[in-house]
Amino acid sequence: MEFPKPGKRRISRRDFLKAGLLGGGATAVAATLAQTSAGATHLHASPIGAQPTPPPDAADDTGHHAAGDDHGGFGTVGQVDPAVNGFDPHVILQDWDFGQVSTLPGGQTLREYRIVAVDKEFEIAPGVVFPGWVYNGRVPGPTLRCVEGDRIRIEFFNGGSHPHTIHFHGIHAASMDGVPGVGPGMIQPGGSTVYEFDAFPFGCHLYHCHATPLKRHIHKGLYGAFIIDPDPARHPAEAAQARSRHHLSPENKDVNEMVMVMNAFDTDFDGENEVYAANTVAFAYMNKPIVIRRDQRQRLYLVNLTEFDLINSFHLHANFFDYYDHGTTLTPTLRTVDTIMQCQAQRGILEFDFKGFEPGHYMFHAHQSEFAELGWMGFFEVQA
Ligand SMILES: [Cu+2]
Repeated sequence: MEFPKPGKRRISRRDFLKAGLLGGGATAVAATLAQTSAGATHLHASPIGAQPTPPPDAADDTGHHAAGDDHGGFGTVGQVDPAVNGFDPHVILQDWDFGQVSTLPGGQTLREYRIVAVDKEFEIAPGVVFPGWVYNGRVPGPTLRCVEGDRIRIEFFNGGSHPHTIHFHGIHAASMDGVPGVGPGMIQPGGSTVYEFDAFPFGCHLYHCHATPLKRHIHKGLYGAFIIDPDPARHPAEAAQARSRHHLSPENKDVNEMVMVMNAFDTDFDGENEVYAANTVAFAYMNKPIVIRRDQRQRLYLVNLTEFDLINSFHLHANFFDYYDHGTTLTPTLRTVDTIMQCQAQRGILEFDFKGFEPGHYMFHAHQSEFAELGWMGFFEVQA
């Protein structure tokens, strides 16, 4: 194996693969990065050129072990501390932001959100710190959730060092589109604006900064999921499925819902990603699998915000799922598939369960194998 010399700054994604940074083996490249990255504190470094060393037995209080220990060499050595980042991929899975709710004079529900963009460094893999731009201190930004027909009001403040916007995927007026040169356009550092519109259509959507250069503003971390629940009263023919999707209905409580935003990070700004993940932290769901109940219906809101690569994908092991493209229908647009691909901004809803399966660890990952090996891989821990 070839390793970069200590102190060398430019490291390609191939170097990450060759050195096994994310493969649970030797961490020479990570050591190199750690020498140049402030705040890199979680690295278990090996000497340059050393044989791979077994990862430490990192059993946590729930009995989970570091993935490299139990699962054949994938995963990271060490773990990213959510307390240091200020956000936790496991919390993000189900951290819905319903806004501040009130009722307008005409009876319409108003949901008010406040979103602040700031510059922030965060760890995307042990020892790998990314200088990002974030909404409300986290990547992905808050998962905004509402109901079809609600009035949405977002007060946006730019506390960052560059001009930013929020562009929502949904139906709204041109002036509310959050693009340069239209309506309020680019919001300068220290500036603010209000985006307001009615939530249509129901589905699994997203928002992101649309300042230029667009690819830079997206890959730095300014994006999030935007979920509009269907209003069952508007869909009498499919009311049961609409109620299942509506967060205030009893039927919705029977379903275990999660959101995963597929993303990636270009750590050396060469226009290629070095680290891949769902919800930002490489191998977060390998190192600590997502515990689900075997008999419970699972609903996964999946959004792709990967920059630089043309597509990303999700593959579920040992099982199949139904898929609702964009989440804008109440009947599946694909049935009984185990892999789905999405271009950037494409998204959809996966539904599945593990009824009748033996309990255990069931893998999911991008089926671009390179993405999987660079961090976009995890486990459901299916419990009876
Ligand atoms: Cu921006």
